[in-house]
Amino acid sequence: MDDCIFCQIIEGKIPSKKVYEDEYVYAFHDISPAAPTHVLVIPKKHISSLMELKEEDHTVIGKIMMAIQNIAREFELDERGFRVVNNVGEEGGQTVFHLHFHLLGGRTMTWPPG
Ligand code: IU
Repeated sequence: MDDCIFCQIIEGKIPSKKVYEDEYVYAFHDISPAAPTHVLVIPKKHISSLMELKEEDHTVIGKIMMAIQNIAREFELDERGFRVVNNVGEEGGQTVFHLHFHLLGGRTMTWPPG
């Protein structure tokens, strides 16, 4: 997807602070962090939102979840706890239409979210 910012980040056309990469997954520091650790974990395949996931995408979702677990451990959040957020659509607060999971940690989270 030529006009997708996250696709351009994956391709290295837009710089990012990479945290992790494998065949399926790319992870990088959010440009506007909402917590001391704020990493975005995204599929390399362009999927615009959770609602566009297909049955065939189960491998990539599994890889994303395991990447989140490993990154949380790397940032020493596993004992403290952390939050994983996926915003879906306009009312869900999604602003970038390439599926992404926010990994937020390093401070106490509140509930309910805004
Ligand atoms: P959202 O769930 O779609 O609202 O999250 C988009 C996130 O992408 C948001 O936290 C932005 O700060 C972040 N982001 C980024 O890290 N780099 C970018 O070039 C752009 C957005 I555009």
